[in-house]
Amino acid sequence: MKTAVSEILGIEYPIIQGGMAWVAEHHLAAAVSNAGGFGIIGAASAPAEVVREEIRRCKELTDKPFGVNIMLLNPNADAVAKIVVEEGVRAVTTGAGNPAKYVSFWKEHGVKVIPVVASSAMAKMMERAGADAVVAEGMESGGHIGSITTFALVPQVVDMVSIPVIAAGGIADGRGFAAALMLGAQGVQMGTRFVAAKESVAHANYKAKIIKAKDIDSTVTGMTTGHPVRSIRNAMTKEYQRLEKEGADFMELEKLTLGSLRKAVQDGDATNGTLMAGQIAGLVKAEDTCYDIIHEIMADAEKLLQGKR
Ligand code: TUI
Repeated sequence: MKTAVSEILGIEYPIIQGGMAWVAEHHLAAAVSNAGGFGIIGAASAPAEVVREEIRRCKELTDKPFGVNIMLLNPNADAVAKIVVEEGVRAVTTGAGNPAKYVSFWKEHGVKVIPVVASSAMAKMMERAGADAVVAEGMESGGHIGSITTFALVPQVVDMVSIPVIAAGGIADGRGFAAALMLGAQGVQMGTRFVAAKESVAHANYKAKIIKAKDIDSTVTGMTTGHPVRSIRNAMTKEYQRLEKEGADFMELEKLTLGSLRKAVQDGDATNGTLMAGQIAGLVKAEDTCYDIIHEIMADAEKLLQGKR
């Protein structure tokens, strides 16, 4: 399926993998790209040289284009911004901030720039800064979120900018893909479904939590700190929210989540770890390969878009 997004990224199907911290490493990114989507290495808070190594390993596993996600709260973001250029990465997505200061540098070196935004104002700002496309990410998403739902955000961003829009948040199957196109998006980004993919290095306990989750099983912590994060409800989120209600300060809350995502992804600590996942986790029923995920979505979406049920 050709859209402006598949053209920009040089891929077969306009399905992009989210840049999930700890999970989006070279195996997952290469598997998504080899399946015809766009795999992404999540730089998260890794040192820049670790990101370079991840990029090189990904190149060993695929000759297809892939990208890097730069989380802008990362103190190493400046160094990672240079490495993506040095390594000739096809595209950068950014999260949790405004990447304007890097955009012209990346563009001069032929790196496509796709900021993740959570509002139409931010989308407009990114278009003016020279972005090639934007990901409009609704608050159904896992991880760090804005406050608008995907269904309300995507058409408003589409009307606000003339660059292509990629929908994210609450999408995990062909119905979600088709609906995103109906809202005016030209591609989708998915996180939660890929956390549970066969090629994902997330611990079996984390994948099991996603696969068992129902629609109401995620919750948002950090509403009081300005960094709201959606994850699957567990002992950690309950304690976090209890402290928030008591008016705990940022440093006290931080203690609870320090290293907690790594605990979930690598140690499989489903009790005290942060099991970042979107509201669509209830729709994820099995640990499928990236190939099966992408091909099932495209087959179902194509039927739906032709008016067949
Ligand atoms: O970035 C994400 N999702 C993430 S980042 C992350 S690591 C983290 N962990 C704990 C606390 C904070 C971060 C886990 N999940 N998604 C993309 C996204 N970006 N969602 C919302 C935004 C965003 C928010 C504010 C984008 C721009 C923005 O602009 C603020 C500004 O600087 O004006």
